Amino acid sequence: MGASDFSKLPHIGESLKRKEDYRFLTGAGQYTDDIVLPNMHHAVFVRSPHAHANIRKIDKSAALKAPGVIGILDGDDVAGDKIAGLPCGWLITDTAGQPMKEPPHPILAFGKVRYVGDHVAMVVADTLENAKNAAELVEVDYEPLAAVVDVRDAMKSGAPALHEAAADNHCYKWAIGDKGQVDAAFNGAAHVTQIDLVNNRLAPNPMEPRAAIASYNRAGDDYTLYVANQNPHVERLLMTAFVLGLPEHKVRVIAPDVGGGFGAKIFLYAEDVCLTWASKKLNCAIKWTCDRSEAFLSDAHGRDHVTHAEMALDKDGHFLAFRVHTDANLGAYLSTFSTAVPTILYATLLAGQYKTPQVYVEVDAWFTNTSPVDAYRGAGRPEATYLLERIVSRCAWETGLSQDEIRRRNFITEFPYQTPVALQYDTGDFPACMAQANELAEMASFEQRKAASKAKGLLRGVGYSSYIEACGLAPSNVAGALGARAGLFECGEVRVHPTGSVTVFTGSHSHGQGHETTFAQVVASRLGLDPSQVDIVHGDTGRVPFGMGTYGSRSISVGGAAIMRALDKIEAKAKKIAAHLMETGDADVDFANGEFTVKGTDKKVTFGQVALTAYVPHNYPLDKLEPGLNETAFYDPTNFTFPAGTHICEVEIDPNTGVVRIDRFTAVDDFGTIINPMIVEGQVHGGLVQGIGQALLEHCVYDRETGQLVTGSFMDYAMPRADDVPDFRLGHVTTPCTTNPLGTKGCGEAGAIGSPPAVINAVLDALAPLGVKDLDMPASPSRVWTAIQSAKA
Ligand code: MCN
Repeated sequence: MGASDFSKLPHIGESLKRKEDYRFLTGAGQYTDDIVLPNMHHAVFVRSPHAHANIRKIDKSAALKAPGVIGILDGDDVAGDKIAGLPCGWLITDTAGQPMKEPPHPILAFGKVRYVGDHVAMVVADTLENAKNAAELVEVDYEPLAAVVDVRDAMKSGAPALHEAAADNHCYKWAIGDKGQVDAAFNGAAHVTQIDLVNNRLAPNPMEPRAAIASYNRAGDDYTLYVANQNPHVERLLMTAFVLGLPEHKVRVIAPDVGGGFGAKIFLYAEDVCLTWASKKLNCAIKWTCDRSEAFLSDAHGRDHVTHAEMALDKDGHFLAFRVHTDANLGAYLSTFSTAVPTILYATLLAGQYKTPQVYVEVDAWFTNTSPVDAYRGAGRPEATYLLERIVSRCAWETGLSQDEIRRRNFITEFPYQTPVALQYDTGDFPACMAQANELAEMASFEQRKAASKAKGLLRGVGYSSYIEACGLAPSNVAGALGARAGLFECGEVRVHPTGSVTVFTGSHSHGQGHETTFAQVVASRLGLDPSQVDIVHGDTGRVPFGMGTYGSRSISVGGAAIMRALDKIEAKAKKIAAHLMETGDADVDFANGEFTVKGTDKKVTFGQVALTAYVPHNYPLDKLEPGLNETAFYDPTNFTFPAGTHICEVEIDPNTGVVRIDRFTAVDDFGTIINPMIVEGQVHGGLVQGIGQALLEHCVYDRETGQLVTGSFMDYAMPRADDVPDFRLGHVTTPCTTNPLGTKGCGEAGAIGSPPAVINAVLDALAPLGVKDLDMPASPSRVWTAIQSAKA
């Protein structure tokens, strides 16, 4: 079935209420920490209080005697059992053709700790309280070393070195684009705009912290790991094949209800491996639930880029070339997909929505004594969008064009469009998004609102951001050539039951995105069923054939496409059964609205009749067709999907306090065909709030001298709350994706990608009359106030 026929099916575009909410709202969800297994013990991790230190000795004797303790494992035990370090899932080859440096990433520190929170030992006891008390008694003799937390310090010669394998803290230098052509274009430019900016480090903070329970079953010599994770098959593959050396089929990974992830639960973490390993060693089930302070230290963080960029323009404001240098902070170790974030997922987006003929991006990636940095909602695309959209607005201000005019002048308008940084956009309508956003934001009356603010002694500004991003990373062979060490397909199994209801097993994982509803809509629409007749199963390697999980807003466009493929097979087989029942040829059978009909006649059988016949094959072509109606498909996308849109933010600032209030925020997005508008709006709301959080409030700060995490709790890390954001004005433009059978483009990250530059551009627009030209995120009251005072001075 083609994307245009699909979009006309009955439940497509319907705002069905979420099926899963009954369970969540009535407290019937089951999260990892809710699960209690027989003979279950509790683990607590002893973590490094130092950013960088040698471990001289670990004395476990007192702790081992503490009540309830059944074992304490440390780096020596890991080495003794020959357990490998955590793998990095993406190999970057540097500009000299050499592989990136991959220092060991031990599951428990061996000889050295490299960030505050680094895991040193795991204490297992009968109760959580006993485990916590015993952990206090583990004596670690540290020799503190000088630490480095900022990339600008890490690159200095003589900086403290974290790893023997990277004495200069440098992981790789990577580049994309034609430097010669870019430099030549700069030589002929009428105007060059420059920018220096920092993309602030963020802590993901899903509502449910990470948690895991591992158990070992001696009878079958197999393991079960319950874990709050976004991709259980990938977790299992990495853990068994790369770290523990176990047969994959001997480990079942179950990610039950998961309360948000935002990327932080994609990765294989040391804690999950330690629990699985120890469950056999100590012969019991072991639970660990991260507490919030521990999460600040030990969850992979996001962003943390320092960038210098230059845009060359001709005399009419057309972009000629874009030149970028970024230093990316990878933290102390390479987390699972960390290396792809500042390269493949970032630099390839730097053409944005514009016809810029030449783009050259160079990235240096550095180790520092901080928590590992990896994918966080948007992963590379927010960093790209923030940079590009900040410099585009600055180009407008420097050339005297309006923020929307300079964008319109440079918009790509013909598709497919090959960018100079590898991606080929299939569809889009950027001017339409801009036009609708201007209308919804009531830009025609902006000057009146600005004057009204001025009359109250307040400053008003508007900021634009026209983003494009790439979702559903693809195809596997291209990603493999670029360094991916995993496939990027998805798997779906459709099991039609004899009574005509359906269970779908998907390799995608829902942890807030509403898949149980939207995937059911897709299947019900195709088969002519009510969505209540379709159940979605996900998050269990024991039930789902295979899967790559949920990240990169891939689930509907890749996971949904795999289900569509399985449905094609179901439909093809069901047609054969129907043809037999109606005594006609397969080619004469049509299927629509749950009914099989014979062309040109009034003969028909229902989907339910066919399902029953498949399992009660009395009148059935058993010589030609197997009984049953159960199909599996794997789908490997041929291209990314490219959601895009324009966001407009309007702020009012009190110059006496520096407080920024978002007065209105408009987002017009193109997500291709929309399955469930309500769920999509919810995704956009969540993304916008996260983006606004980054722009105005959130910032993970390490002390530059000691390497201590200064913002290690909600007391000092400001999360956005309801009164920090206005009612959003949302609009849609629809240009269906041409490379998947649903026509969908991902929506899960767009809000977090498009919004930060819109906010900061608005703040800078408001502050322009005072002479403020630059400001880094988060635009907190103190930063804004200080910028105003500095401009005055
Ligand atoms: N959808 C739709 N029509 C479209 C596109 C999507 O109806 N054209 C629906 C989908 O069917 C799905 C939802 O919108 O129910 C999101 O789909 P998609 O854009 O495919 O994104 P994923 O399901 O793959 O979710 C991943 C994405 C990412 S990468 C992050 S990070 C993120 C996000 O989703 N983390 C979240 N949204 C989150 N929402 C919650 N509540 N919690 C998180 O951790």
